[in-house]
Amino acid sequence: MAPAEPNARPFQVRGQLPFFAEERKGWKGYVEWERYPEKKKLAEEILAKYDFPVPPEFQLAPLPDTNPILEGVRWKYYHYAMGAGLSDMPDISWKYVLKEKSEDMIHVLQFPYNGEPPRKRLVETEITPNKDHFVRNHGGIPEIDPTEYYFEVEGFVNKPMKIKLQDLQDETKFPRMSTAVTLQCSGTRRIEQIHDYPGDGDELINAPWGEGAIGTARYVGVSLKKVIKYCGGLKDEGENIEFFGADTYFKKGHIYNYAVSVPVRKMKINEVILAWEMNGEPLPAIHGAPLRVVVMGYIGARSCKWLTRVNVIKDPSRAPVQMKEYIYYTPQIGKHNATYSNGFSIQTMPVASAIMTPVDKEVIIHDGKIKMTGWAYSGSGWPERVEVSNDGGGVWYEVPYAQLSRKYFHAWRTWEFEIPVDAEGWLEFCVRCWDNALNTQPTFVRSAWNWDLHVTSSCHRIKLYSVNKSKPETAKRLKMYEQHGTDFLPLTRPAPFDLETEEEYDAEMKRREGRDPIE
Ligand SMILES: Nc1nc2c(c(=O)[nH]1)N[C@H]1C(S)=C(S)[C@@H](COP(=O)(O)O)O[C@H]1N2
Ligand SMILES: [Mo]
Repeated sequence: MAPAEPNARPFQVRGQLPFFAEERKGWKGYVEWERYPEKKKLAEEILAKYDFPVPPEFQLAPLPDTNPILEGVRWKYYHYAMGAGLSDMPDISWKYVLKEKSEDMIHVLQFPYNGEPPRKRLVETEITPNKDHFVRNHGGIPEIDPTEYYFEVEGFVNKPMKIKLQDLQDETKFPRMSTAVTLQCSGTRRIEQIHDYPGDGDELINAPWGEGAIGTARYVGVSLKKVIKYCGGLKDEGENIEFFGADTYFKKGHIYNYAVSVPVRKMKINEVILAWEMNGEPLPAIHGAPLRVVVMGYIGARSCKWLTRVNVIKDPSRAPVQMKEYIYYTPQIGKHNATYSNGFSIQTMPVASAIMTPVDKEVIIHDGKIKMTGWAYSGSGWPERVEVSNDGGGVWYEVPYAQLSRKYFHAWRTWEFEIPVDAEGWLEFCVRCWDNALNTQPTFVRSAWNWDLHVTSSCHRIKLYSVNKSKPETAKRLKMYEQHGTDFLPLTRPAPFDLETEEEYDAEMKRREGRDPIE
Protein backbone atom coordinates (compact mmCIF):
# COMPACT_ATOMS: atom_id res chain seq x y z
CA MET A 1 0.00 0.00 0.00
CA ALA A 2 1.45 3.35 -1.04
CA PRO A 3 1.52 5.87 1.79
CA ALA A 4 -1.01 8.58 1.02
CA GLU A 5 0.79 11.20 3.08
CA PRO A 6 4.47 10.46 2.49
CA ASN A 7 5.73 13.62 4.18
CA ALA A 8 4.29 12.95 7.59
CA ARG A 9 6.93 13.03 10.30
CA PRO A 10 7.44 9.71 12.08
CA PHE A 11 5.77 9.57 15.46
CA GLN A 12 8.15 10.43 18.24
CA VAL A 13 7.23 9.69 21.81
CA ARG A 14 7.45 12.71 24.13
CA GLY A 15 8.35 11.56 27.60
CA GLN A 16 6.81 8.46 29.09
CA LEU A 17 3.97 6.75 27.20
CA PRO A 18 0.87 6.72 29.41
CA PHE A 19 -1.17 3.69 30.28
CA PHE A 20 -4.92 4.12 30.15
CA ALA A 21 -6.50 0.82 31.11
CA GLU A 22 -9.36 -0.68 29.20
CA GLU A 23 -12.62 -0.31 31.07
CA ARG A 24 -14.02 -3.81 30.92
CA LYS A 25 -12.80 -7.36 30.59
CA GLY A 26 -13.23 -8.65 27.04
CA TRP A 27 -13.53 -5.13 25.60
CA LYS A 28 -10.30 -4.52 23.68
CA GLY A 29 -9.92 -0.86 22.68
CA TYR A 30 -12.57 0.53 25.04
CA VAL A 31 -11.10 3.21 27.25
CA GLU A 32 -13.82 5.10 29.13
CA TRP A 33 -13.29 8.89 29.29
CA GLU A 34 -16.68 10.43 30.00
CA ARG A 35 -16.97 9.04 33.52
CA TYR A 36 -13.47 10.12 34.59
CA PRO A 37 -12.78 13.86 34.31
CA GLU A 38 -9.33 13.43 35.92
CA LYS A 39 -8.31 10.83 33.39
CA LYS A 40 -9.53 13.09 30.56
CA LYS A 41 -7.41 15.90 31.95
CA LEU A 42 -4.35 13.71 32.11
CA ALA A 43 -4.82 12.57 28.51
CA GLU A 44 -5.25 16.16 27.39
CA GLU A 45 -2.02 17.17 29.10
CA ILE A 46 -0.25 14.44 27.19
CA LEU A 47 -1.82 15.53 23.89
CA ALA A 48 -0.68 19.11 24.56
CA LYS A 49 2.97 17.96 24.55
CA TYR A 50 2.79 17.05 20.87
CA ASP A 51 2.73 19.05 17.71
CA PHE A 52 0.66 16.70 15.54
CA PRO A 53 0.94 16.84 11.73
CA VAL A 54 -1.85 18.93 10.21
CA PRO A 55 -4.46 17.14 8.12
CA PRO A 56 -3.49 16.98 4.41
CA GLU A 57 -4.81 19.52 1.93
CA PHE A 58 -7.08 17.75 -0.53
CA GLN A 59 -9.64 20.39 -1.40
CA LEU A 60 -7.38 23.04 -2.92
CA ALA A 61 -5.09 20.31 -4.30
CA PRO A 62 -5.97 17.15 -6.26
CA LEU A 63 -6.82 14.00 -4.31
CA PRO A 64 -3.94 11.50 -4.15
CA ASP A 65 -4.26 8.72 -6.69
CA THR A 66 -3.81 6.00 -4.02
CA ASN A 67 -6.07 3.51 -2.26
CA PRO A 68 -6.35 4.31 0.66
CA ILE A 69 -6.80 7.79 -0.76
CA LEU A 70 -5.96 9.48 2.55
CA GLU A 71 -4.09 7.88 5.44
CA GLY A 72 -5.12 9.80 8.55
CA VAL A 73 -1.64 10.22 10.03
CA ARG A 74 -2.75 12.78 12.61
CA TRP A 75 -5.38 10.38 13.98
CA LYS A 76 -2.95 7.49 14.13
CA TYR A 77 -0.57 9.69 16.13
CA TYR A 78 -3.32 10.68 18.56
CA HIS A 79 -3.81 6.97 19.25
CA TYR A 80 -0.09 6.23 19.48
CA ALA A 81 0.29 9.06 22.01
CA MET A 82 -2.29 7.42 24.29
CA GLY A 83 -0.08 4.39 24.87
CA ALA A 84 -1.09 0.75 25.28
CA GLY A 85 -4.84 0.29 25.10
CA LEU A 86 -5.23 2.61 22.11
CA SER A 87 -1.91 2.63 20.27
CA ASP A 88 -2.68 -0.58 18.41
CA MET A 89 -6.10 0.63 17.20
CA PRO A 90 -4.86 1.70 13.73
CA ASP A 91 -3.48 -1.81 13.11
CA ILE A 92 -6.45 -3.64 14.59
CA SER A 93 -8.89 -1.51 12.64
CA TRP A 94 -7.13 -2.11 9.35
CA LYS A 95 -7.17 -5.85 10.08
CA TYR A 96 -10.98 -5.66 10.28
CA VAL A 97 -11.18 -3.75 7.02
CA LEU A 98 -9.27 -6.53 5.30
CA LYS A 99 -11.36 -9.20 7.02
CA GLU A 100 -14.85 -7.74 6.74
CA LYS A 101 -14.86 -5.55 3.65
CA SER A 102 -14.67 -6.29 -0.08
CA GLU A 103 -11.21 -6.24 -1.58
CA ASP A 104 -12.09 -3.48 -4.02
CA MET A 105 -13.55 -1.01 -1.52
CA ILE A 106 -12.59 2.59 -2.11
CA HIS A 107 -10.71 3.35 1.10
CA VAL A 108 -11.42 7.05 1.36
CA LEU A 109 -9.57 7.30 4.67
CA GLN A 110 -7.48 4.54 6.17
CA PHE A 111 -7.72 5.58 9.82
CA PRO A 112 -10.24 6.13 11.24
CA TYR A 113 -11.55 3.87 8.53
CA ASN A 114 -13.92 5.40 5.97
CA GLY A 115 -14.73 3.38 2.87
CA GLU A 116 -17.34 3.07 0.12
CA PRO A 117 -17.98 0.29 -2.42
CA PRO A 118 -17.39 0.57 -6.17
CA ARG A 119 -20.24 2.54 -7.78
CA LYS A 120 -21.64 -0.13 -10.03
CA ARG A 121 -22.07 -2.81 -7.38
CA LEU A 122 -23.83 -0.64 -4.84
CA VAL A 123 -27.15 -0.63 -6.69
CA GLU A 124 -27.12 -4.18 -8.03
CA THR A 125 -29.18 -5.27 -5.01
CA GLU A 126 -31.66 -3.31 -2.91
CA ILE A 127 -30.11 -4.81 0.23
CA THR A 128 -26.41 -4.01 0.38
CA PRO A 129 -24.22 -7.05 1.19
CA ASN A 130 -22.43 -6.44 4.51
CA LYS A 131 -19.02 -6.49 2.91
CA ASP A 132 -20.05 -3.67 0.55
CA HIS A 133 -21.82 -1.47 3.12
CA PHE A 134 -19.98 1.83 3.54
CA VAL A 135 -18.14 2.47 6.80
CA ARG A 136 -17.64 5.77 8.59
CA ASN A 137 -15.58 5.66 11.76
CA HIS A 138 -14.37 8.44 14.06
CA GLY A 139 -11.91 6.21 15.90
CA GLY A 140 -10.65 2.66 16.17
CA ILE A 141 -12.69 -0.53 16.02
CA PRO A 142 -13.12 -2.02 19.51
CA GLU A 143 -13.07 -5.82 19.78
CA ILE A 144 -15.84 -6.77 22.15
CA ASP A 145 -16.54 -10.30 23.40
CA PRO A 146 -20.33 -10.69 23.04
CA THR A 147 -20.49 -12.87 26.15
CA GLU A 148 -18.96 -10.02 28.17
CA TYR A 149 -21.18 -7.42 26.58
CA TYR A 150 -23.69 -5.22 28.38
CA PHE A 151 -24.84 -1.62 28.05
CA GLU A 152 -26.06 0.76 30.72
CA VAL A 153 -29.32 2.73 30.73
CA GLU A 154 -29.30 5.78 32.97
CA GLY A 155 -30.27 9.43 33.34
CA PHE A 156 -33.94 10.33 33.40
CA VAL A 157 -35.33 6.78 33.53
CA ASN A 158 -37.12 5.36 36.53
CA LYS A 159 -34.99 2.22 36.86
CA PRO A 160 -31.40 2.60 35.61
CA MET A 161 -30.06 -0.79 34.51
CA LYS A 162 -27.27 -2.79 33.00
CA ILE A 163 -28.55 -4.97 30.19
CA LYS A 164 -26.58 -7.91 28.85
CA LEU A 165 -26.73 -8.93 25.21
CA GLN A 166 -28.19 -12.29 26.26
CA ASP A 167 -31.00 -10.50 28.10
CA LEU A 168 -31.77 -8.23 25.19
CA GLN A 169 -31.96 -11.29 22.96
CA ASP A 170 -34.28 -13.10 25.35
CA GLU A 171 -37.67 -12.93 23.65
CA THR A 172 -39.50 -13.45 26.92
CA LYS A 173 -38.11 -10.09 28.00
CA PHE A 174 -38.03 -8.09 24.76
CA PRO A 175 -40.01 -8.53 21.54
CA ARG A 176 -37.76 -8.39 18.49
CA MET A 177 -38.09 -6.26 15.43
CA SER A 178 -36.64 -6.58 11.98
CA THR A 179 -36.54 -3.70 9.51
CA ALA A 180 -34.83 -2.73 6.27
CA VAL A 181 -33.05 0.55 6.94
CA THR A 182 -30.92 2.82 4.80
CA LEU A 183 -28.06 4.52 6.60
CA GLN A 184 -26.68 7.55 4.87
CA CYS A 185 -23.66 9.51 5.97
CA SER A 186 -24.21 13.23 5.62
CA GLY A 187 -20.90 13.32 3.76
CA THR A 188 -22.30 11.34 0.81
CA ARG A 189 -21.39 13.06 -2.49
CA ARG A 190 -19.24 15.61 -0.66
CA ILE A 191 -16.73 15.54 -3.52
CA GLU A 192 -19.20 17.51 -5.67
CA GLN A 193 -19.29 20.37 -3.17
CA ILE A 194 -15.48 20.31 -2.93
CA HIS A 195 -15.20 20.55 -6.71
CA ASP A 196 -17.52 23.54 -6.75
CA TYR A 197 -16.10 25.39 -3.76
CA PRO A 198 -13.83 24.16 -0.96
CA GLY A 199 -15.21 24.33 2.57
CA ASP A 200 -14.20 23.67 6.15
CA GLY A 201 -11.47 21.17 6.88
CA ASP A 202 -11.58 19.06 10.03
CA GLU A 203 -9.06 17.35 12.25
CA LEU A 204 -10.93 14.14 11.57
CA ILE A 205 -10.93 14.37 7.84
CA ASN A 206 -14.32 15.22 6.35
CA ALA A 207 -13.96 12.41 3.88
CA PRO A 208 -14.17 13.27 0.18
CA TRP A 209 -16.97 10.74 -0.42
CA GLY A 210 -18.53 9.89 -3.75
CA GLU A 211 -22.08 8.55 -4.07
CA GLY A 212 -21.43 5.42 -2.02
CA ALA A 213 -21.60 6.57 1.62
CA ILE A 214 -25.06 5.04 1.78
CA GLY A 215 -26.18 1.47 2.26
CA THR A 216 -29.23 -0.57 3.12
CA ALA A 217 -29.46 -3.55 5.44
CA ARG A 218 -32.05 -5.56 7.30
CA TYR A 219 -31.37 -5.15 11.00
CA VAL A 220 -32.72 -7.33 13.78
CA GLY A 221 -32.89 -6.04 17.32
CA VAL A 222 -35.14 -4.49 19.93
CA SER A 223 -36.93 -1.17 19.72
CA LEU A 224 -35.37 1.29 22.16
CA LYS A 225 -38.91 2.06 23.30
CA LYS A 226 -39.15 -1.44 24.79
CA VAL A 227 -35.82 -1.00 26.56
CA ILE A 228 -36.91 2.30 28.09
CA LYS A 229 -40.16 0.67 29.18
CA TYR A 230 -38.16 -2.20 30.75
CA CYS A 231 -36.25 0.48 32.67
CA GLY A 232 -39.47 1.80 34.18
CA GLY A 233 -40.11 4.48 31.57
CA LEU A 234 -38.92 8.08 31.32
CA LYS A 235 -38.88 10.67 34.02
CA ASP A 236 -40.53 13.98 33.12
CA GLU A 237 -37.26 15.76 32.38
CA GLY A 238 -36.24 13.18 29.79
CA GLU A 239 -36.40 14.86 26.36
CA ASN A 240 -33.37 13.53 24.56
CA ILE A 241 -31.52 10.24 24.53
CA GLU A 242 -27.76 10.20 24.38
CA PHE A 243 -25.76 7.24 23.11
CA PHE A 244 -22.13 6.52 23.90
CA GLY A 245 -19.79 4.36 21.85
CA ALA A 246 -16.72 2.49 23.10
CA ASP A 247 -14.43 4.24 20.62
CA THR A 248 -12.23 7.22 21.45
CA TYR A 249 -12.63 10.56 19.69
CA PHE A 250 -10.35 13.59 19.67
CA LYS A 251 -11.13 17.22 19.02
CA LYS A 252 -9.15 20.42 19.52
CA GLY A 253 -6.92 18.93 22.17
CA HIS A 254 -9.73 17.15 24.04
CA ILE A 255 -10.55 13.48 24.32
CA TYR A 256 -13.98 11.83 24.36
CA ASN A 257 -15.92 8.68 23.72
CA TYR A 258 -18.10 8.95 20.61
CA ALA A 259 -21.48 10.36 21.67
CA VAL A 260 -24.63 11.65 19.98
CA SER A 261 -28.31 12.10 20.82
CA VAL A 262 -31.81 11.89 19.39
CA PRO A 263 -35.05 13.41 20.67
CA VAL A 264 -37.25 11.16 22.82
CA ARG A 265 -40.01 11.51 20.19
CA LYS A 266 -37.95 9.43 17.76
CA MET A 267 -37.78 6.57 20.28
CA LYS A 268 -41.51 6.76 21.01
CA ILE A 269 -42.43 6.11 17.39
CA ASN A 270 -40.26 2.98 17.30
CA GLU A 271 -37.71 4.49 14.92
CA VAL A 272 -34.71 3.71 17.10
CA ILE A 273 -33.56 0.11 17.29
CA LEU A 274 -30.73 -1.56 19.17
CA ALA A 275 -29.51 -4.07 16.63
CA TRP A 276 -27.22 -7.11 16.80
CA GLU A 277 -27.96 -8.63 13.41
CA MET A 278 -27.27 -7.22 9.95
CA ASN A 279 -28.61 -9.08 6.92
CA GLY A 280 -28.98 -12.38 8.76
CA GLU A 281 -25.47 -12.32 10.23
CA PRO A 282 -24.18 -11.12 13.59
CA LEU A 283 -23.26 -7.45 13.27
CA PRO A 284 -19.70 -7.22 11.87
CA ALA A 285 -17.13 -5.62 14.21
CA ILE A 286 -16.64 -2.75 11.78
CA HIS A 287 -20.37 -1.94 11.97
CA GLY A 288 -20.54 -1.84 15.76
CA ALA A 289 -20.62 -5.40 17.14
CA PRO A 290 -22.06 -6.70 19.29
CA LEU A 291 -24.72 -3.97 19.53
CA ARG A 292 -25.36 -0.71 17.72
CA VAL A 293 -28.08 1.88 17.52
CA VAL A 294 -29.93 2.23 14.22
CA VAL A 295 -31.93 5.45 13.89
CA MET A 296 -34.30 5.35 10.94
CA GLY A 297 -34.44 8.33 8.59
CA TYR A 298 -31.73 10.26 10.43
CA ILE A 299 -28.18 11.11 9.46
CA GLY A 300 -25.92 8.05 9.93
CA ALA A 301 -23.99 9.78 12.72
CA ARG A 302 -26.78 9.14 15.25
CA SER A 303 -26.64 5.38 14.75
CA CYS A 304 -24.03 4.85 17.45
CA LYS A 305 -21.87 1.73 17.10
CA TRP A 306 -20.28 -0.30 19.94
CA LEU A 307 -22.95 1.01 22.32
CA THR A 308 -21.83 1.35 25.95
CA ARG A 309 -24.49 3.59 27.39
CA VAL A 310 -27.98 5.02 26.81
CA ASN A 311 -28.36 8.22 28.81
CA VAL A 312 -31.69 10.02 29.00
CA ILE A 313 -31.06 13.76 29.23
CA LYS A 314 -32.96 17.02 28.96
CA ASP A 315 -31.22 18.95 26.18
CA PRO A 316 -29.50 17.51 23.11
CA SER A 317 -26.04 16.09 23.85
CA ARG A 318 -23.16 18.53 24.34
CA ALA A 319 -20.77 15.99 22.87
CA PRO A 320 -18.83 17.51 19.95
CA VAL A 321 -20.32 15.23 17.31
CA GLN A 322 -23.81 16.40 18.30
CA MET A 323 -23.21 20.03 19.21
CA LYS A 324 -20.30 21.15 17.05
CA GLU A 325 -20.42 18.96 13.99
CA TYR A 326 -22.91 17.81 11.38
CA ILE A 327 -24.20 21.37 11.19
CA TYR A 328 -25.77 22.61 7.96
CA TYR A 329 -25.11 26.27 7.22
CA THR A 330 -26.48 28.62 4.58
CA PRO A 331 -24.08 29.57 1.77
CA GLN A 332 -23.30 32.96 3.35
CA ILE A 333 -21.97 31.33 6.47
CA GLY A 334 -18.36 30.20 6.53
CA LYS A 335 -15.00 30.67 8.17
CA HIS A 336 -15.83 34.35 8.73
CA ASN A 337 -19.00 33.88 10.80
CA ALA A 338 -19.90 30.21 11.45
CA THR A 339 -20.80 29.30 15.04
CA TYR A 340 -22.20 26.06 16.46
CA SER A 341 -25.66 27.57 16.82
CA ASN A 342 -26.19 29.35 13.50
CA GLY A 343 -26.86 26.30 11.35
CA PHE A 344 -29.26 23.35 11.41
CA SER A 345 -28.31 20.31 13.44
CA ILE A 346 -28.67 17.66 10.75
CA GLN A 347 -31.10 15.00 11.91
CA THR A 348 -33.75 13.92 9.36
CA MET A 349 -32.14 13.36 5.97
CA PRO A 350 -33.65 15.19 2.99
CA VAL A 351 -34.53 13.71 -0.40
CA ALA A 352 -31.47 12.56 -2.31
CA SER A 353 -30.52 10.43 -5.28
CA ALA A 354 -27.60 9.47 -7.49
CA ILE A 355 -26.81 8.01 -10.89
CA MET A 356 -24.40 5.13 -10.24
CA THR A 357 -23.92 3.96 -13.82
CA PRO A 358 -22.74 5.20 -16.23
CA VAL A 359 -20.09 7.30 -14.53
CA ASP A 360 -19.08 10.90 -15.17
CA LYS A 361 -17.12 11.48 -18.43
CA GLU A 362 -17.98 8.08 -19.90
CA VAL A 363 -18.42 7.73 -23.66
CA ILE A 364 -21.65 5.87 -24.45
CA ILE A 365 -22.25 4.32 -27.87
CA HIS A 366 -25.97 3.62 -28.08
CA ASP A 367 -29.04 3.24 -30.34
CA GLY A 368 -31.03 6.17 -28.99
CA LYS A 369 -31.34 5.02 -25.38
CA ILE A 370 -28.85 4.99 -22.52
CA LYS A 371 -29.27 2.60 -19.60
CA MET A 372 -28.80 4.12 -16.18
CA THR A 373 -28.90 2.76 -12.63
CA GLY A 374 -28.97 4.54 -9.32
CA TRP A 375 -30.50 5.01 -5.89
CA ALA A 376 -33.08 7.38 -4.40
CA TYR A 377 -33.77 8.03 -0.72
CA SER A 378 -35.80 10.22 1.61
CA GLY A 379 -35.28 10.30 5.38
CA SER A 380 -38.76 11.65 6.12
CA GLY A 381 -40.71 9.40 3.78
CA TRP A 382 -39.97 7.21 0.82
CA PRO A 383 -39.12 7.79 -2.84
CA GLU A 384 -42.31 7.85 -4.86
CA ARG A 385 -40.94 9.09 -8.18
CA VAL A 386 -37.50 9.27 -9.78
CA GLU A 387 -36.85 11.46 -12.81
CA VAL A 388 -33.84 11.68 -15.08
CA SER A 389 -32.97 14.56 -17.40
CA ASN A 390 -30.70 14.38 -20.43
CA ASP A 391 -30.38 18.15 -20.84
CA GLY A 392 -29.12 19.25 -17.47
CA GLY A 393 -32.53 19.62 -15.86
CA GLY A 394 -34.84 21.12 -18.51
CA VAL A 395 -36.75 18.06 -19.66
CA TRP A 396 -37.35 15.25 -17.17
CA TYR A 397 -38.31 11.63 -17.88
CA GLU A 398 -40.03 9.60 -15.21
CA VAL A 399 -38.44 6.26 -14.35
CA PRO A 400 -41.33 3.79 -14.80
CA TYR A 401 -42.61 2.78 -11.38
CA ALA A 402 -41.89 -0.90 -11.97
CA GLN A 403 -38.20 -0.10 -12.47
CA LEU A 404 -37.81 1.09 -8.91
CA SER A 405 -37.15 -1.53 -6.24
CA ARG A 406 -39.91 -2.07 -3.66
CA LYS A 407 -40.69 0.65 -1.20
CA TYR A 408 -40.04 0.61 2.52
CA PHE A 409 -40.75 3.25 5.14
CA HIS A 410 -37.08 3.58 6.00
CA ALA A 411 -35.06 2.50 3.01
CA TRP A 412 -33.93 3.73 -0.36
CA ARG A 413 -35.13 2.49 -3.72
CA THR A 414 -32.68 1.42 -6.35
CA TRP A 415 -33.72 2.08 -9.95
CA GLU A 416 -32.80 1.44 -13.56
CA PHE A 417 -33.94 3.23 -16.66
CA GLU A 418 -33.25 3.47 -20.37
CA ILE A 419 -33.45 7.17 -21.01
CA PRO A 420 -34.20 8.30 -24.58
CA VAL A 421 -31.21 10.18 -25.97
CA ASP A 422 -31.25 11.62 -29.45
CA ALA A 423 -28.57 14.29 -29.05
CA GLU A 424 -24.88 13.58 -29.42
CA GLY A 425 -21.63 14.88 -28.00
CA TRP A 426 -21.28 16.01 -24.39
CA LEU A 427 -24.61 15.99 -22.57
CA GLU A 428 -25.38 16.62 -18.95
CA PHE A 429 -27.61 14.09 -17.24
CA CYS A 430 -29.12 14.52 -13.83
CA VAL A 431 -31.48 12.73 -11.51
CA ARG A 432 -33.97 13.86 -8.90
CA CYS A 433 -36.25 12.03 -6.53
CA TRP A 434 -39.67 13.06 -5.30
CA ASP A 435 -40.78 11.60 -2.01
CA ASN A 436 -44.32 10.81 -0.92
CA ALA A 437 -44.68 14.32 0.56
CA LEU A 438 -43.73 15.93 -2.79
CA ASN A 439 -40.32 17.02 -1.55
CA THR A 440 -37.69 17.09 -4.24
CA GLN A 441 -34.07 18.19 -4.66
CA PRO A 442 -32.29 21.51 -5.30
CA THR A 443 -31.17 21.74 -8.93
CA PHE A 444 -27.50 22.67 -8.58
CA VAL A 445 -24.74 21.99 -6.08
CA ARG A 446 -24.33 25.73 -5.65
CA SER A 447 -27.95 26.11 -4.50
CA ALA A 448 -27.22 23.98 -1.46
CA TRP A 449 -23.46 24.36 -0.94
CA ASN A 450 -22.65 24.67 2.75
CA TRP A 451 -19.46 25.42 4.66
CA ASP A 452 -19.18 22.01 6.38
CA LEU A 453 -19.89 20.29 3.05
CA HIS A 454 -22.71 18.10 4.36
CA VAL A 455 -25.78 16.61 2.69
CA THR A 456 -25.09 17.14 -1.00
CA SER A 457 -28.75 16.72 -1.88
CA SER A 458 -28.80 18.69 -5.14
CA CYS A 459 -29.63 16.77 -8.34
CA HIS A 460 -26.73 14.45 -9.05
CA ARG A 461 -25.15 15.35 -12.40
CA ILE A 462 -22.91 13.47 -14.76
CA LYS A 463 -21.54 14.40 -18.18
CA LEU A 464 -21.64 11.72 -20.85
CA TYR A 465 -20.34 11.78 -24.40
CA SER A 466 -23.24 10.47 -26.46
CA VAL A 467 -22.52 8.56 -29.68
CA ASN A 468 -25.88 7.68 -31.22
CA LYS A 469 -25.34 4.96 -33.78
CA SER A 470 -28.93 5.11 -34.97
CA LYS A 471 -27.75 8.23 -36.84
CA PRO A 472 -26.37 7.29 -40.32
CA GLU A 473 -23.33 9.60 -40.13
CA THR A 474 -22.37 8.22 -36.74
CA ALA A 475 -22.86 4.61 -37.88
CA LYS A 476 -20.62 5.36 -40.85
CA ARG A 477 -17.88 6.82 -38.65
CA LEU A 478 -17.97 3.84 -36.30
CA LYS A 479 -17.68 1.56 -39.33
CA MET A 480 -14.58 3.48 -40.46
CA TYR A 481 -12.97 2.80 -37.10
CA GLU A 482 -13.86 -0.86 -37.42
CA GLN A 483 -12.46 -1.12 -40.93
CA HIS A 484 -9.21 0.42 -39.78
CA GLY A 485 -9.07 -1.92 -36.81
CA THR A 486 -8.83 1.13 -34.56
CA ASP A 487 -10.66 1.59 -31.29
CA PHE A 488 -13.00 4.55 -31.05
CA LEU A 489 -11.79 5.01 -27.47
CA PRO A 490 -10.15 6.79 -25.83
CA LEU A 491 -12.20 9.72 -27.02
CA THR A 492 -9.25 12.07 -27.12
CA ARG A 493 -7.06 9.93 -29.41
CA PRO A 494 -6.93 11.43 -32.95
CA ALA A 495 -8.26 9.39 -35.88
CA PRO A 496 -5.40 7.76 -37.80
CA PHE A 497 -7.34 8.19 -41.07
CA ASP A 498 -8.80 11.12 -43.04
CA LEU A 499 -12.35 12.04 -42.11
CA GLU A 500 -13.51 12.30 -45.71
CA THR A 501 -11.92 11.79 -49.16
CA GLU A 502 -11.13 14.74 -51.40
CA GLU A 503 -13.94 13.61 -53.74
CA GLU A 504 -16.43 13.62 -50.88
CA TYR A 505 -15.17 17.01 -49.78
CA ASP A 506 -15.55 18.47 -53.29
CA ALA A 507 -19.06 17.06 -53.70
CA GLU A 508 -20.14 18.42 -50.33
CA MET A 509 -18.58 21.83 -50.91
CA LYS A 510 -20.41 22.08 -54.19
CA ARG A 511 -23.68 21.31 -52.44
CA ARG A 512 -22.89 24.03 -49.86
CA GLU A 513 -22.07 26.62 -52.57
CA GLY A 514 -18.40 26.64 -51.61
CA ARG A 515 -16.92 28.06 -48.40
CA ASP A 516 -17.86 31.68 -49.19
CA PRO A 517 -20.87 33.27 -50.88
CA ILE A 518 -20.43 34.06 -54.59
CA GLU A 519 -21.71 37.61 -54.28
N1 LIG B 1 -19.40 4.67 18.02
C1 LIG B 1 -19.48 5.21 16.81
N2 LIG B 1 -20.66 5.20 16.18
C2 LIG B 1 -20.78 5.73 14.94
C3 LIG B 1 -19.67 6.35 14.30
C4 LIG B 1 -18.43 6.32 14.99
O1 LIG B 1 -17.40 6.78 14.49
N3 LIG B 1 -18.37 5.74 16.23
N4 LIG B 1 -19.84 6.92 13.07
C5 LIG B 1 -21.20 7.38 12.74
C6 LIG B 1 -21.39 7.85 11.38
S1 LIG B 1 -20.92 9.43 11.05
C7 LIG B 1 -22.06 7.11 10.44
S2 LIG B 1 -22.40 7.74 8.92
C8 LIG B 1 -22.50 5.74 10.73
C9 LIG B 1 -21.92 4.79 9.71
O2 LIG B 1 -22.31 3.49 9.98
P1 LIG B 1 -21.57 2.28 9.27
O3 LIG B 1 -20.11 2.51 9.42
O4 LIG B 1 -22.06 1.06 9.93
O5 LIG B 1 -21.97 2.34 7.83
O6 LIG B 1 -22.10 5.31 12.01
C10 LIG B 1 -22.20 6.27 13.03
N5 LIG B 1 -21.97 5.68 14.31
MO1 LIG C 1 -21.62 10.04 8.91
